[in-house]
Amino acid sequence: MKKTIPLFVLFLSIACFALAQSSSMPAGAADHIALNSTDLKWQQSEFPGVMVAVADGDPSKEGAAFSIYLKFPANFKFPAHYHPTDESLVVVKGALGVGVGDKMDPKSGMMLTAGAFGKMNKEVHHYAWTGKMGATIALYGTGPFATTFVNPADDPRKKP
Ligand SMILES: [Cu+2]
Repeated sequence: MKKTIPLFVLFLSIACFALAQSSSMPAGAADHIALNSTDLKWQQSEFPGVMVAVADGDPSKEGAAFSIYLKFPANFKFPAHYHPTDESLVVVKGALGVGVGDKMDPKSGMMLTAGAFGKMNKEVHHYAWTGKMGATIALYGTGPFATTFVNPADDPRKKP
């Protein structure tokens, strides 16, 4: 008589193997991050009036994932700009207006409220603004997170 392994034994061994895998400490467990909003270390960003808190990674590092928070004041305008990498964001608090194009035009943009998601593909010209609530967003992507303004004169980093 031919000996075969019953199917359920095979499934059982696969299940046990999977269980053993998940119960061992995976690499990177020591670097696990769990942050409450009160744990964030806010600092002035390179853009006057915009605060930044790095939650994970280093946004300036090429090819590395990063997660940051940005806090925009009320009635703020972030002129048309672009990034060398994709930018994804979730609005945490307040509301952030976003639009695509070479010039700020809130009428053709969209207001994203708390809980909303947005993604801007690399090199795509876009702009953002806030209303009276201001906005706090979580922004993540792969570095380097660099910003180039479509009109260099709009660059708030170059203003005195
Ligand atoms: Cu942007």
